Amino acid sequence: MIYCEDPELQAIIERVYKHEQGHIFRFWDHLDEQQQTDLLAQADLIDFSLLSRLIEQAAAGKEDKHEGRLEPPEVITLAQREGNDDEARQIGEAALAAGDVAAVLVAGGQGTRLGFDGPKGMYPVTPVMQKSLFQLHAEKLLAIGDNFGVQIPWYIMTSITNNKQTIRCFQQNDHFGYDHENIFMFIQEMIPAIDRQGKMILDEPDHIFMNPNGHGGTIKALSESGALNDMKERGVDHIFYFQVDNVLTRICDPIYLGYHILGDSEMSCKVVHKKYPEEKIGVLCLIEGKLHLIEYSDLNEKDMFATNKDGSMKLWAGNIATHIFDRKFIERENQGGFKLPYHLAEKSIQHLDNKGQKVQSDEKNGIKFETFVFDALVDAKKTVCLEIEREKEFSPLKNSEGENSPETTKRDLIKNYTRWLKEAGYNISLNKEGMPGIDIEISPFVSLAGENLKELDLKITGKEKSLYID
Ligand code: UD2
Repeated sequence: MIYCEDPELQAIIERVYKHEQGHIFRFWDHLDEQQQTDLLAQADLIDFSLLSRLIEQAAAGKEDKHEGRLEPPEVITLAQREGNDDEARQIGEAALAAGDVAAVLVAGGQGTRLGFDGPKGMYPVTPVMQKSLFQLHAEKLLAIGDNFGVQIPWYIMTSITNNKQTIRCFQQNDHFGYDHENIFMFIQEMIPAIDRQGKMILDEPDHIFMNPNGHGGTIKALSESGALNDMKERGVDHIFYFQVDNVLTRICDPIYLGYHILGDSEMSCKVVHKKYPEEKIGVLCLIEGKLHLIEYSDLNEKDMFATNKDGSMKLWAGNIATHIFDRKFIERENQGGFKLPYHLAEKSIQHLDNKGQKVQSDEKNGIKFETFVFDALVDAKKTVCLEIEREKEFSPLKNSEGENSPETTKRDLIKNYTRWLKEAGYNISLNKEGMPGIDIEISPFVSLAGENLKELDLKITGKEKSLYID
């Protein structure tokens, strides 16, 4: 064991050894004083009893307790919505106008699959103006607030890996028009990963590899950062929660808010029909009468491919990760400490060899731990699942190419803007792929879902090289 004169630092060292993680000090003699202090400061933040539990969980392996017991959930389907949306909209609009609604954006992920060097929210996505995801979300929020004479308080979760860049991006862009006192950024916790032997991993001689604790960390971080209290002081009752990557999100959708309120729901979900059984989205289902969300990576083949008598997909309700929470529900979820379960993911993690050289192989040498916000569903007394049309509301940016890539998000934005214009009576010719052949973009300040366009009486000649309507 290594020794320090300072008793407080020595206590940290002893705690590390007690939990059989003393290998993190293997380069100790080569570290300068500052590096030694940094390593101890990082070790001091680790919850070792949680880590021990997770190491045991990893050793026990994945167990599927639910195989074959998953039933389709109750969903307000598109057919059932016909004729009822208006009532829901009015209720949602009243909540927005009364200032009862806040927005929470989760943007703490690492966006590894996209291969973009920076927070995913900074990725340029709009077809003509190349607005970033952050700008697009900000403008939608401002525009919907304007409709009801309010500025919706906006809470943004980042992680230590992208917090500084996110703050700088908002500052440099004058908060995209938002009053900065209505934006509240907060940071989620990090958690160490382990190798196959249950040991923490050094990615630098003085640094333990850690990853953000999953978006389930929102529940804890909202409370610990003071964001929940801030919401309470502002009189917020309902929290609209969305992911950074969906370019079509209807942020603070009044209809959705209305169904949530009408259903007396504590946590609500929007769902789409899964395109095919292996699609990488979580599925909503009932287990012993309780609503659960099973992540695609945890869904076994039997349930994934299960069909109804007519051959249709049994577990069809795919999660688009757009939720509404009641503030009081999040408060209750925090009572008695954070209780969401951790999920394990095998990953390739950069580590150091015995000489301190960095090694990155394709081999999945480590296990990351993450919590999922939707695991809170089982604690909600009432829930609402609302079916939506994928083409109108769901197109996430996940990958650098292929499905859910910059190419598909741009295509889906253009398709939407074109549909709005056509529905407003404008003559836009389409090619064989159903595309207009030019880039089209409509500012959220003009229209959020196709409204207001007819009244504008635009002159569209068909000869434009691109079209931006603002
Ligand atoms: C998520 C859902 C999946 C499906 C899909 C729809 C999970 C685990 N799965 O899949 O069921 O609904 O989205 O698009 O959510 N994030 C954080 N902190 C973290 C981890 C993630 O803030 O520690 C944020 C991240 O910035 C992003 C969102 O959560 O906004 C989703 O993360 P993801 O892209 O890793 O989730 P994905 O695509 O596996």
